[in-house]
Amino acid sequence: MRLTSLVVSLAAAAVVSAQNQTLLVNVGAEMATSGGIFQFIPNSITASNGSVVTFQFSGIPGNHSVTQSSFASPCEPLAGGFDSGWILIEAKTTPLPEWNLTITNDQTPIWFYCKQLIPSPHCNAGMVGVINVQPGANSFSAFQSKAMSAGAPGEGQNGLIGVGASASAEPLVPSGATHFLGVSASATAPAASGTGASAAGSGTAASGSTSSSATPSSAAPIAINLNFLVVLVGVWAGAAIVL
Ligand SMILES: *[C@@H]1O[C@H](CO)[C@@H](O)[C@H](O)[C@H]1NC(C)=O
Ligand SMILES: *[C@@H]1O[C@H](CO)[C@@H](O)[C@H](O)[C@H]1NC(C)=O
Ligand SMILES: *[C@@H]1O[C@H](CO)[C@@H](O)[C@H](O)[C@H]1NC(C)=O
Ligand SMILES: *[C@@H]1O[C@H](CO)[C@@H](O)[C@H](O)[C@H]1NC(C)=O
Ligand SMILES: [Cu+2]
Repeated sequence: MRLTSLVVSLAAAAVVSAQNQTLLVNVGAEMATSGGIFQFIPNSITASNGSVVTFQFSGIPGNHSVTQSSFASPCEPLAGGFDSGWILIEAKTTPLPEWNLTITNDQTPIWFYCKQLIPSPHCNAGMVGVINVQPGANSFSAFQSKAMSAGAPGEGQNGLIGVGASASAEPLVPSGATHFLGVSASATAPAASGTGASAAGSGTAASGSTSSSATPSSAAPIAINLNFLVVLVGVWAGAAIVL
C-alpha cells in the first residue's frame, strides 16, 4: 500500500512536469511600478516545449515590442527571430493586447528586448528579458548590463517565426490599441548561430513549417506514454484497493 501511494505520487509529479505551461509576461509597466515603465515582468522565465508564453501589453500608457535578440547583441533583432512589432496602448482596453509565443526549443536561451526608441530607447533602459536562461556567465543580469551599455536598438522588423519560439498569429490588437510594423530586418540583421533562416514577415513559410512541425511530432509520443503510465498506475491502485 505504501509502495502504491509512492508510485501514484511519482506518476502525478511526472504528469505535472510534462504538461504544457501557460505563462504570462507583462510588457511595460506603470510609472509607479518599482523599476519604472521600461520592463518586462517577470524578465526571466522557464518554459518547456509546447508551452505558451502570453505577452500582455499591460503597461499603460505604453508603446512596446517583444523582439528576439541574442546574448551577443541584446538590442539588435536576431536573424530569423520573432518580433511582435510595436503596440501602442494609450488607455486600458478590454481585452488587453497580447501575443502568444509557443516554445519550440527549450534547450537554449531565448533572449528578447523592446525596440521602442520613444521617448528614449527602452532596451538601453534595461527593457529586456529571457526565456530558459542557463547557469553560467550568460545570466539575465549580464544580458541586461550589456543592453544598457549597447548602442541604439535595432529597429528592423522580423516576423512570427523565431529561433526556439514562434507565434502562430499576429498579436491580438483590440480597438483602442494600435499595431506598428517596421521595415523588414532581413537585409541588416546579424546572423543567428546555427540557422540560415531569413528574417521576414509572417510569410516565412519555409522556416515556419520546419520549426513548428518539429515539436508536435517529438512531443506526441511523450504524451501517449504518460497517459499509458497513468492508466497503468490506476490499474495498480485499483488492484491494491481490491487486495
Ligand atoms: C503540448 O504541446 C505539444 C507541442 O506543441 C502539443 O502537441 C500538445 O498537444 C500540447 N498538449 C496540451 C495538453 O496542450
Ligand atoms: C509608437 O511607436 C511607433 C513605432 O516606433 C511610432 O511610429 C509611433 O509614433 C509611436 N506612437 C506614440 C504615440 O508614441
Ligand atoms: C524541445 O524541442 C527541441 C527541438 O525539437 C529538442 O531539441 C529538445 O530536445 C526538446 N526538449 C526536450 C526537453 O525534449
Ligand atoms: C493565448 O494563449 C492563451 C492560453 O492558451 C489563450 O487563452 C489565449 O486566448 C491566447 N490568446 C491569443 C490572442 O491567441
Ligand atoms: Cu518598451
